[in-house]
Amino acid sequence: MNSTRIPTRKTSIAAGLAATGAALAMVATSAPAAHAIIGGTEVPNDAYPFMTAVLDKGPGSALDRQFCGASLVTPDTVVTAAHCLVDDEGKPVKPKTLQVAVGRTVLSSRQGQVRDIAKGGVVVHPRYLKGQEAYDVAFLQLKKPVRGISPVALPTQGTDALIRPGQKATVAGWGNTDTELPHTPDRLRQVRVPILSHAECRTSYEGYDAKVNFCAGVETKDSCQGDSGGPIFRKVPGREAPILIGVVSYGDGCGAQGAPGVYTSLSSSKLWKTLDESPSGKKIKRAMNRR
Ligand code: 4AZ
Repeated sequence: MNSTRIPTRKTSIAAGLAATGAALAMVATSAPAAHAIIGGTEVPNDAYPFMTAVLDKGPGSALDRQFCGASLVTPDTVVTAAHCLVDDEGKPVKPKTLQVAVGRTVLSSRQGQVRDIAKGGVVVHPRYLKGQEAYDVAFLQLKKPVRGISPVALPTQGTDALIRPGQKATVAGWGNTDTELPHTPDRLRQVRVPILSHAECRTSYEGYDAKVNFCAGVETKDSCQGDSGGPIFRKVPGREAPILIGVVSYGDGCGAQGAPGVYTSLSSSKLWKTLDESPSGKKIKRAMNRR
């Protein structure tokens, strides 16, 4: 299947994309350069306070350290993709190697609040297996809660009302904006994408699990490398705050016809039920139910 799901550190992606770019240059292709997250627009400051950047801890600008997106779901918990937080052997990375910036819009700025990760605070879904796509969700427990930033709301477990085909959702991230070249923006971008049926999604991806995933996107409107772990959310009539329906997981390329983006579904009751299968997962679930 070739679902592009490189551990999304900027270096490896840039290298891969640069190679692709070189190959394309050699055959002198002139495909129109798509723009945005893919096909999206810039996000104004503070539009999505729950938006979180996952960073390699170290010196230098967050612009060079960001490798995945995430969302604040309690004052001291963020949700992201499992594939963002495992090494080549499938083991969770050490909390000390990571940092998050919560409530930031421009990566190179000092917006929002930066936090370290608690000891034992990298919690990968117990059913996530490296090399497979399902259960691509993980949590980071922050060393100290953020102050005055509202977490995003989650869907009621077991309801698929928010992921009915044809409905539109917003996906946001600092991922690649171009289908040909590596171009990672400093300012957060967003794009509106239609949700697809499980049947449509199954025809695109072998191993697609309708119990824990959904698909969204059209040709030219998609998430891409670097957007992984970030939010896809909906605003519903009569409610001001958005609801986080999923996490950016994988796809075959970006913005290509017949290859929509795949998202881990946060309304999946199976996803939450099976989180219990590890002690750390159980803790996360309890923390979530207390909020
Ligand atoms: C990635 O590798 C990735 N088009 C994320 C989203 C999509 C493809 C790849 C969806 O981070």
